[in-house]
Amino acid sequence: MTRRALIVVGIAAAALWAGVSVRGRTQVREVVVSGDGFAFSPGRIEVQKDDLVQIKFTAKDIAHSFTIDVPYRISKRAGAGQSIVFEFRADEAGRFPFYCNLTQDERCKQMKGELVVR
Ligand SMILES: [Cu+2]
Repeated sequence: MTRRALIVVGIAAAALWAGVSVRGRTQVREVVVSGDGFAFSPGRIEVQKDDLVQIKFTAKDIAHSFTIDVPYRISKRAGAGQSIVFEFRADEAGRFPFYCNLTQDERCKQMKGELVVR
């Protein structure tokens, strides 16, 4: 392997480790989130403004949703034991609550997290 190829591989490995990949000129921020025991883990997601955020959301015990209101207007439901993957552009800075909006179990109302876009 040439020295240049080694450097490229090294950079790719570092990007993977940080959960970041690059598609074209866009930085893709990969975030793994689970809903389990009526809580999100992690409860706080931090990204940079204009990142393309790719969320892999897994509902471990029962069905849960990953919902953010304005400005992002995202509501994605994962069935029990299922994972879903979706993307959005974090084009507005600020702090935005995310929550589960399913009504099958009252305790879903306790599920709250925060998206921080810097
Ligand atoms: Cu829920």
